[in-house]
Amino acid sequence: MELDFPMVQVLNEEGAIVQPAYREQITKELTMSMYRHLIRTRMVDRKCVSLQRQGRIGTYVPYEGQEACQVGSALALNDGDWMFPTYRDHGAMMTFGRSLTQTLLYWKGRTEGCVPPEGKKIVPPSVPIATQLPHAAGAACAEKWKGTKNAVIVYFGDGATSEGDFHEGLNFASVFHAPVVFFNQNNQYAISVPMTRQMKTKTIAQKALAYDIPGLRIDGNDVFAVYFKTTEALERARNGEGPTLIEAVTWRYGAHTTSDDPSRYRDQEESKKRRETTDPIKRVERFMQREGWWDEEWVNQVQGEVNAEIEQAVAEMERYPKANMSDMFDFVFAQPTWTIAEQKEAYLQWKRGMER
Ligand SMILES: Cc1ncc(C[n+]2csc(CCOP(=O)(O)OP(=O)(O)O)c2C)c(N)n1
Ligand SMILES: [Mg+2]
Repeated sequence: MELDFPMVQVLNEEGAIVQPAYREQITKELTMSMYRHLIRTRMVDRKCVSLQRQGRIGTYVPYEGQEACQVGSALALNDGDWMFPTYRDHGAMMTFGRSLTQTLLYWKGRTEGCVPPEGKKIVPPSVPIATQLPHAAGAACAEKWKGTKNAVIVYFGDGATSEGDFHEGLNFASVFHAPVVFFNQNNQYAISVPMTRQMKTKTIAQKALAYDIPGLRIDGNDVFAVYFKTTEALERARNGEGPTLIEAVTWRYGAHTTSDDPSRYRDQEESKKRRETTDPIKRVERFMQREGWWDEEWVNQVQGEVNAEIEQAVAEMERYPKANMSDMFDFVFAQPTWTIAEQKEAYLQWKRGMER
């Protein structure tokens, strides 16, 4: 079965282009723009882990190692498209246009971090696994029925494919020919459960067969493969050819969240080895060096700019006025249920008692 879904690569580990068909489109300008996004997302991710360790934000979900998946796919979107992310996809959200300050507010536990940025249809990250897939299929149908050319991308992990919502989302999108790209980041673990214990299939791409839609397996550490294949899938969607399932094979270097200790369930040498061989950023660096596009001064300048952006966003996040505790009751439903109204009343009574 695996042979039916060979892994597509455009840029190999050594930084050489292995699909000449894309050669012309891979300009210096495109490469430098991608590289800037890649290092920005990595620097932000590392900063967030450090902020969490200092107690300045809450639990954090790192994505280091998955930058090519997130940057390549987000850059393939048009401004009018929808993005349905998970808790791990803040790199994709930032690349598509969500500010760094908003990202930090999200991790500070603020409702303001969930508001879609002006003009961009980025819905709040889904923490319940796979619930966003039927939502994405629905949004795609709405765009289709309105007659627009807007498409939808929805992100989810390998573990999410064991959920009913994965199957409901794909089936619905297939039946209604919805313009949606199901973008799977197969980092090969669902917390401590390896893919081999999660499913009997060898690939995730092959699950597309059950819905009679195209399934594609790509190297998720190859930003060009991700960018071009996602662009093609979005084009199909816009042209009324229906959904695509993309499996981007990748690896998270760090912990599942800042509350997790991966040394309890996997050999840490594996991540170390992968950093040296398949790292998505090093691969682009090797390519730029081969092309003679590598410019140390420019890289230092970009890092300096990102550092300044990070420092400014952290300061803004920390200057934010204190959260109103009753937000947690007010923003669940448009009209509160009686249980939530009761809980809010109990909280307010407790608060009055504390103030006395
Ligand atoms: C419906 C639901 N069940 C269980 C959980 C607990 N949980 C949080 S993350 C996770 C693993 C998800 O793995 P995967 O889909 O591979 O995504 P990854 O975290 O690797 O990006 C689980 C089971 C949850 N958030 N939602
Ligand atoms: Mg996973």
